[in-house]
Amino acid sequence: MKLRWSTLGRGTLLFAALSCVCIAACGHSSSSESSAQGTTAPQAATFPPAPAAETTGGFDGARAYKHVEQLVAIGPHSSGSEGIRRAQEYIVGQLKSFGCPVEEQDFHAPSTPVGDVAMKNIVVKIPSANPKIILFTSHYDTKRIANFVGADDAGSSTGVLLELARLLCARKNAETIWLAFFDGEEAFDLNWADPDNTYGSREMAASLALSGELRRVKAMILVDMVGPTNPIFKRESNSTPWLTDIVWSTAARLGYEHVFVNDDATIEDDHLSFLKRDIPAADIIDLEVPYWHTTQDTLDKVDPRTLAITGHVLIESVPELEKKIR
Ligand code: 1BN
Ligand code: ZN
Repeated sequence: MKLRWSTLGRGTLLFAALSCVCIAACGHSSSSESSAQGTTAPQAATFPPAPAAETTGGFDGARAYKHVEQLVAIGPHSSGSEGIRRAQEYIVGQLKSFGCPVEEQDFHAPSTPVGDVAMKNIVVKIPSANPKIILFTSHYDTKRIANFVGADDAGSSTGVLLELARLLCARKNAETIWLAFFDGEEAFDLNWADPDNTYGSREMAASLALSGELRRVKAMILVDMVGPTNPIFKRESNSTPWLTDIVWSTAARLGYEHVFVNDDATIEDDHLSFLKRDIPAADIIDLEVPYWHTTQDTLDKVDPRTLAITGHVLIESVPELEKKIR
């Protein structure tokens, strides 16, 4: 079991990392889930606030955190549930309010363990004169467990991607940048066994392959479970090494080398849907949390400072990625 903030070592390391960059810093529900009310009440955060956006490349950890709050307030939102319709409305509404061009990719997963399930990927396509695509991704469905609100899994990464969209949609980028919010990442069964997982990312990769656009995707970066306090992101060993190198070296340059560490972990997730089709892909995830896939994955587990670190690294990785794929 990994040690957390309570351990002086990791807390001290994160404080050092933050100092380096001058951060003085109701929904309705499906049959198997309950609403947010009267069940797993979202709890108030007890962490210090996120650093000012000016110190994290314009990425506002407080804004990202507010998205997590809103998603948790919706309650459980597993694929096919009433809750996920509300999550979709929220994500699409926010993206449109940022002026992002939004596409909704509706599809069916016809043979899940619970039968046919209607799903929706939400994709932002920010155009540029350059056809090469950098793709940032997260899943937004929550695990189908009673009363599971998934503040970290998948609220944290969805909040980060929404804040990233706000920044990227408001500026001119040298490459085409897409952001995808995947449905159906979680297995319907309690256990993760193929093909009962990653429905949304497999659908997107397959449809891009059919249209011929897949080869334009030069880098796919997945974020998942990027909310814990005192995070440790290990280099995911299925991921494309040069892509992991770019993200991890950007993190080190920003002073986050104790967060983006050089240990390895092997994790199956949405990035595999692209790797299997020879698209460079990488995964940023801290899966080693005691509340993973339990009803303890509540708002109080999400640290706005971790969202800020993740967003800072992503936004500062963009120019490095542009240099590499130019
Ligand atoms: C990550 C968050 N995953 C599911 N929720 C993928 C995963 C499933 C990773 C099983 C390891 C084991
Ligand atoms: Zn999960």
